[in-house]
Amino acid sequence: MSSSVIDFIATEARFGARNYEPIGVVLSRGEGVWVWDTEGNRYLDCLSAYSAVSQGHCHPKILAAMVEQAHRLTLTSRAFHNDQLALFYEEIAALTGSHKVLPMNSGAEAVESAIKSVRKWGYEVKGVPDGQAEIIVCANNFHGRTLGVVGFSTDPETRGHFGPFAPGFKVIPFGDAAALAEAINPNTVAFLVEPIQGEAGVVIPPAGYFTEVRELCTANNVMLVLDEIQTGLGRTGKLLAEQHEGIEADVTLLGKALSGGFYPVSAVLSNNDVLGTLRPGQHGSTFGGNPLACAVARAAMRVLVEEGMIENAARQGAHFLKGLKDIRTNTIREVRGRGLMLAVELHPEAGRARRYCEALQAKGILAKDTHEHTIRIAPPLVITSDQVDWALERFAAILTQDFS
Ligand code: IF1
Repeated sequence: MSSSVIDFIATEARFGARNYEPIGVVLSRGEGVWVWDTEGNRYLDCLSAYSAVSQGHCHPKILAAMVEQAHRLTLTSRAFHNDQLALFYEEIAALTGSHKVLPMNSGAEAVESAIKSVRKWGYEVKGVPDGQAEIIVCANNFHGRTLGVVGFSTDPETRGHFGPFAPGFKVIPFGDAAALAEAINPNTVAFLVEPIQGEAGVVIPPAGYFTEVRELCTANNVMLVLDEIQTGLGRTGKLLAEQHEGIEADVTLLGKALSGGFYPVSAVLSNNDVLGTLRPGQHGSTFGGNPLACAVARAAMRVLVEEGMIENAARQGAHFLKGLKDIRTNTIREVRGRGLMLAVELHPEAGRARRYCEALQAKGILAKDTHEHTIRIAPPLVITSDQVDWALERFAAILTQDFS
């Protein structure tokens, strides 16, 4: 390791809040599926910034849109109109089939905005008595880091010592429609859920679960809010993960890849009157809907479709999944995935996933462990078949070793 690498890491450790424990690599450049460290070593990025860089690092068309817009106008606030917001609305609505859009910045802000909106809808449209609205969420959820959101997390690391928290949330098991039926009461305004639980380790619910969820929500006038911040925009091989289930959410949350990783852009989408309850002055954001964000998001959505990235995610995801399943080794307990949202769960006796990620780094692959024993794999959606084979060779080499 050169002294400059040690310096970056040590300086971060000295001044930064220690809320992360990064793998020991300092990145300075990216292009497509590849990133380079400060010493010029190249790695295949199998995390894509937690699925935000789906379009590949520094996509030239998104870059051009960002630079062009940055020269013209970056921020107006919503006190005035700008000439990008309407086009962003039109294009995201056409892409997703939504009627109303609320632009925000981070994913957690989109979640918070959805919570505020469905509560308001509950009081003003459904007729729930003031202050009584309930939202049902799932155990092992991950929806972000804000206080409102961590308050209904079930992970002690995520919520511990951050309370007191806001009331009004009920937790049920993920993938259990009977539990949802049981939990709904007249004050239930929404069910907030991830189509596939990401942080929990890429947990795919049983087939038919979301069909039942959709029916229960419709029958009880409960808004189905799908957090597609990680699963959306092609990650699972469809534009939205809900399409695998043949259902439509009432409210859809997008973030991450909505900007291709250039800028924080998120959105709440609804196909009913949920967002219609917000009146001037009741919600907002200095940066939400700014012209730079809108120009970047428009380009990010355009290249996703025009360059066939969604179909590629389905094709290469199936290829990657099969290749991982074909690796014969006692270290693997289960391989899971849909599209390019994949995970390898190790046997607890095989050692910590972190060790395998460090060994993968030495072979030119960056992947991230989650929950001690799971390696998450989520490359940019532009990955080619040859690059998947290149990665599989290295995964096979590492996963057949023992790091216990
Ligand atoms: C961190 C995981 C990924 C998300 C879903 C909302 C948000 C996220 C479904 C909030 C964010 C991130 C944030 C990152 C780790 C991470 C993550 F490991 F926690 F599960 F992606 F896999 N809904 N996910 O996955 O979006 O406010 O961050 O823009 O360290 O917190 P945000």
